[in-house]
Amino acid sequence: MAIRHGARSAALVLLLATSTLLAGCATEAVSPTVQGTVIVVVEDEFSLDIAPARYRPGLYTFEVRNQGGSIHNLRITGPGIDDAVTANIAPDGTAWLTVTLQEGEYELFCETAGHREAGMYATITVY
Ligand SMILES: [Cu+2]
Repeated sequence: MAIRHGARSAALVLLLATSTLLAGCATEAVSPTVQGTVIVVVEDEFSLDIAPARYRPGLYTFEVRNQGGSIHNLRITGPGIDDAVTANIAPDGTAWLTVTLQEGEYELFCETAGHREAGMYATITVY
């Protein structure tokens, strides 16, 4: 009885460990919440490239790809946006930022000290 009980506990532990492992994998592989039009932003030392386009008011997801060798992030400021910023993005990492753009001028930049001034800055006009 004791052995059987022990085996069952071990199996349960294994099952839990497997579930945790799977959950961990699922979290890493989970698709980003992409809504609206996707705009790709490529960050590097020290540039911020965004495809020129006709930006109309609406919902956008900025896909921010860090192709540099340092940590970067992206903040967007402009009409109707209070606090839109990605987490820090490691080299070769990608982050997604969904915002609603209204008519007006928006600034996109990296917040890491000195990066904006070094060139990680862009503006888009929504009209
Ligand atoms: Cu940066």
